[in-house]
Amino acid sequence: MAKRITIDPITRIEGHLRVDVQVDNNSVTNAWASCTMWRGIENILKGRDPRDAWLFTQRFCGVCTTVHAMASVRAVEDALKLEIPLNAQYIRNLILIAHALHDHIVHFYQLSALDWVDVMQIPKADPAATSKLAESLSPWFRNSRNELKQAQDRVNAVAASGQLGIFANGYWGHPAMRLSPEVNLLAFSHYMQALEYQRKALQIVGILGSKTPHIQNLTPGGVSNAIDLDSQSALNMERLEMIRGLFAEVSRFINEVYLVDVCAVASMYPEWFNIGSGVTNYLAVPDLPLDSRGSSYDLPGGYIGAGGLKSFQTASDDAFRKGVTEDVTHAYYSGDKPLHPWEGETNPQFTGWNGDEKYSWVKAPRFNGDPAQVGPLAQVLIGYTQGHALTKKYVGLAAEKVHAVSGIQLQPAMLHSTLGRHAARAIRAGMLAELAQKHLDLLTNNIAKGDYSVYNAPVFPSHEVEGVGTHEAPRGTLSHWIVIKDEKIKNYQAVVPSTWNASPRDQKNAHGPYEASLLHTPLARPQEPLEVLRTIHSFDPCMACACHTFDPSGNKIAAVNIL
Ligand code: NFE
Ligand code: MG
Repeated sequence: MAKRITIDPITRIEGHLRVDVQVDNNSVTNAWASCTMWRGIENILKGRDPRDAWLFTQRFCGVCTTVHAMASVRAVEDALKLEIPLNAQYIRNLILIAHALHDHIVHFYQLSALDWVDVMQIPKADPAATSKLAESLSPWFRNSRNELKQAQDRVNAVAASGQLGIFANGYWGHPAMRLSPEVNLLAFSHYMQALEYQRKALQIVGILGSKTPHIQNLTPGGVSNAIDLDSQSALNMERLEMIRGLFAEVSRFINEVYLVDVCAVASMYPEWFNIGSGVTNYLAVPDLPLDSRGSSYDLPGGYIGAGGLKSFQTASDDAFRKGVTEDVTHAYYSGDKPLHPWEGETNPQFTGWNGDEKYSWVKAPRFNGDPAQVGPLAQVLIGYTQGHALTKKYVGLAAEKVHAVSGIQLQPAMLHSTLGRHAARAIRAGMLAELAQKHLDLLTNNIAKGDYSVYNAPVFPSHEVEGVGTHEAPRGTLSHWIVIKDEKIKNYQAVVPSTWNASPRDQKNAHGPYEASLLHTPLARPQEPLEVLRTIHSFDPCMACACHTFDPSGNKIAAVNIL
């Protein structure tokens, strides 16, 4: 008999997400993804100075603040056809890489590992056997019996206290949990260490951005970092070397711990390479510009749809600019047709949840009329399909590790899955860690040539102009769309990674990626829908970004006056 299960809220994400699934014979037959909060920041921006927009947009979210700052200044620069100095480009790239590395580490360990790792099995583990197992997998220097014993002692103390705190609500002992006590202990020890290494990555963002969250060093036209190798109060040699050291530590953690753990956990759950596929149209934009105009990039972009791959040459390639629309048929906004973001509207019309009508604060972005999946999986598949050397290198490394642990031959087709999204995120992290060293070298070499410039002043034309600023954020393709008239913002729309992935149905009733990926998921115990969480978490949801006044009771949201 069909049952409806509502999970509200989904935890270990940013913001407020509700998921409803219909279950027949222990298998998901229908799904609805619903964002239960609304921000309205796009409306607050209208009429303001375009140079201030980035300060507002990075308040969309408490997780990916920098990414919205960056997409916003890029949107203004695109509208004004403004080039930025090389130093500014490299400093921005380093911030974006460091932020993404922090984000990916936190996502795997703190936000999703406990869907696979049963913390309550840890007291049964033998730390010496765990250490031996760890040494067979990786040269990581913090897998000693002592360090593992300390991690186990922590869990024992929490379990003995009877107050499980942040571990109170896991599905411990669930039949879909399958790791040995030793693998559970190893993963938990790395869960604790991950907290240290994500902090080191954020320290880099703090050094270059003055603080984090909410960096202070951007402006349309460049950055405000003063470069002076001899001054104590500027970006000097000491700070550049500190950044180099931090990247080296984070990079080692990514290669010797994160990538290895993802492959090891995946090897124990091979059926999850066949579950959770859903929408197989993929979208990514080029990122990490290498010149002042943004005409060549380290990371490729494109779209994989029914017709195969179409590569994008630049981040604001016409093929991308023209393809994006947002549909609000099933979202709590008024409007009767899909709109391109430059004509986009954000007029709230809250009705309460109705699965046949409106049921989410997230709009439904579409590419050439179809839903598209964004994120590390899209980035990796698009890079791999066009033969991008760095992508192929890290896909190869992951495939080798999976094979070494389990004998499984990882095929590209297996990446269309819940585990594929985790593997792709670790692959992307490995690529970014390698590129960090390159961009730091590019910056220091350019400074060594005597180029200290960081800023070109914007000039606003009298006629109306439009721009798009993009970034491949940790969760995927982010685009900010701006219309500028008389030096003021006439329209502003943000189409965000989690808006693509958490999208509700559209006017053609096509599911968004979260919804589609849940169909056919087997549930061992429907009353404990761990499998639904595994797939939803594999996307790394962020609803604060996606819907950009939170109303916990579901009542009418207060009207906002635009000043
Ligand atoms: Ni709020 Fe984000 C990222 C953006 S939303 S975390 O990455 O943009 O998906
Ligand atoms: Mg939006």
